[in-house]
Amino acid sequence: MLNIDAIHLREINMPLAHPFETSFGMTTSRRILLIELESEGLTAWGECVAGEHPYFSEETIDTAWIITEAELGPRLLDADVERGGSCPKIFGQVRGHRMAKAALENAVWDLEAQVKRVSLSELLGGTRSVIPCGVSIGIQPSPAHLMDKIAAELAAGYQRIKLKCKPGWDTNIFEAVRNRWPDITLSCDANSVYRMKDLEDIAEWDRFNLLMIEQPLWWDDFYFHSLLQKRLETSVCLDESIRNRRDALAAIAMESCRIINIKVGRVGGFSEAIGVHNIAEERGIPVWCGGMLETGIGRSHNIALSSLPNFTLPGDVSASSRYWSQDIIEPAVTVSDKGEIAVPTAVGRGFEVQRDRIDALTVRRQTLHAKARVTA
Ligand code: OSB
Ligand code: MG
Repeated sequence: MLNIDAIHLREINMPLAHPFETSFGMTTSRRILLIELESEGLTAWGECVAGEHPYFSEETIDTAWIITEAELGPRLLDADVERGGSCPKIFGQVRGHRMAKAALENAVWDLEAQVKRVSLSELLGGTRSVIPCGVSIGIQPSPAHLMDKIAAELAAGYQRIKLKCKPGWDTNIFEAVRNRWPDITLSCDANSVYRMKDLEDIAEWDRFNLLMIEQPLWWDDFYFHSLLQKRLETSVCLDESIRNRRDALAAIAMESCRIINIKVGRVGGFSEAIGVHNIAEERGIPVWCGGMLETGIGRSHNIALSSLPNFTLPGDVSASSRYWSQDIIEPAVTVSDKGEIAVPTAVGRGFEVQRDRIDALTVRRQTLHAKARVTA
């Protein structure tokens, strides 16, 4: 039994080292909800990946805060928590709010790993000692800026370049990049900006030999993606559309995609992420771990998840320094010149949380306490 004594919610504000632009907007600074669990002298952490605005999904940091405080936190404190995998049932009555649920559930897995004295990777069923890394490069002020960024990331060793795209920053950009780098592993991510009227234009991209086209159409769609996938040589990858195992089953059965991006926050926590991973693996669909501009806490959890066997494609899990001038963990996440991150073997998440640094960044906090336990 994991006796959780208190749940601390914190909002930290962290400026990004570089602005990040997608088809849904520009992010220059992040407001992040961190969860800290206290349990019999141990502390465990979770990070909520919801953004400031409901542009990627319906959730925001503010909805996550409210639902954690009013619903999820009290349920967790009242429940008999055996392990991280107990959380989906504990939260089951609450619909949606998957990023809020994931922050708590992942913290419980972090705690369970510490109690069992194993690494988080081992607890999740990881088998890799290193994970292959790619980068997601935002829309840039000019093609020249983009070329410089790509050159720098390739020089650093990253194994796959993903370009954020949107109408006006797509065919022309892929053309320019392929002219300079005909053979690199290249993909793109549209974050749901295209519509069926764009189908012929998207079909033209087959000539760029992209590893995948990520979430080209509506954020909640399977059917139109299946029509698009039938028209393409290139694999479609779904991100936003995949909320759970059933979505993965539906998308695979309908041939809406040939690759799945797993984001642990988007699917509601490690239990569901492992479930999606297993469903994809059994059906020959490769997966990779998406990123949400996480701090080192969420990043350490993504590294552990990426060590599962079917994470065969390079993920968007990259070095701390690409995001932050100073991360909130020690050591910072680094990537080797082969474009790999070593999976920690130490007990728990394998990175120390820098509480002083977090305190300095905190703008809001709230503590939920467990009721006094009756001990038999
Ligand atoms: O679609 O993968 C996405 C960031 C915010 C919201 C959505 C996405 C992203 C990224 C960031 O691509 C990847 C990273 O963390 O490096
Ligand atoms: Mg994406």
